[in-house]
Amino acid sequence: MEKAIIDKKIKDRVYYIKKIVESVESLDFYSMKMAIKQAMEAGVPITDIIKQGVLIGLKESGEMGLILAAEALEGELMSIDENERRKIEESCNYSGKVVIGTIQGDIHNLGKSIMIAIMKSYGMNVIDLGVDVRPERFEELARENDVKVIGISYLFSSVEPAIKRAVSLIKNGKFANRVKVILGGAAASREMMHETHADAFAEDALQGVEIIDKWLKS
Ligand code: B12
Repeated sequence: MEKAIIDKKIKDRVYYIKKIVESVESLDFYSMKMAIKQAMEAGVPITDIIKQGVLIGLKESGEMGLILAAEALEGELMSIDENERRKIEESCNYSGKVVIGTIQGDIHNLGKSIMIAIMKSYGMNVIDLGVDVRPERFEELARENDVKVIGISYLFSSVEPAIKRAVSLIKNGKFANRVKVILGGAAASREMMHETHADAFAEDALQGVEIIDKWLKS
């Protein structure tokens, strides 16, 4: 490729990423959506949009930024057409699917949406069970052949009994050896991971996606 074209591409990329960081920092939802859309159209990889743009901006904008960014990202990522998504998935070497849901009794879903957006940007094949998911439903999905990872999200500590039940059903089930369980969401903790015998817990979505990346490649 000609040097001038490469230079322009790099310049555009820096420009779009900077716009994303600024819009997230200033909590400007409309600009956030526009900047993410433009960056995607310019071919900036979604992982870079999230890691170098959104997550950097979030350092300044706190809780409200998180909520807006989750909405903006979800909206834009949903607009990627199925063929394009399939191409990303095919170009990655992942074997197996990830199932994720927020446990029964809990309806928080913004963090889960960010987690899903990042997993999809990595090319992972993700099934979203939504919120308020019965423990038995996670176990039902664990029985499906190609499911390799189950992610359980929760922010509300009162739902811990349901978390324990879900992990116990999966871990005592027939397919315990094939399926790994990861806990996430603001209430997830190392203690709960040990108590429930989940395989991992993650403090944030990036840590979570790195753990799942290793599992899906092994
Ligand atoms: C927004 C919000 C709501 C919204 C939710 C909107 C929505 N669509 O999600 C609404 C208003 C509906 C709501 C309702 C309630 N809420 Co609320 N809510 C919050 C708030 C302000 C932000 C939560 C959030 O979205 N954070 C941003 C996301 C991005 O963070 P996150 O979920 O942790 O996700 C990150 C990681 O954890 C990770 N992640 C998330 N999921 C997963 C899963 C896996 C597998 C992995 C690996 C990673 C991962 O990815 C994300 C990015 O890194 C928090 C306060 C706070 N400071 O956190 C309270 C909070 C969570 N809510 C709380 C409560 C009590 C409630 C209510 C009970 C209030 C009420 N009395 O009605 C109800 C809950 C009803 C229910 N049954 O669930 C408490 C929970 C306390 C506790 N520990 O038990 C909090 C902490 C507020 C407080 N300080 O009291 N809430």
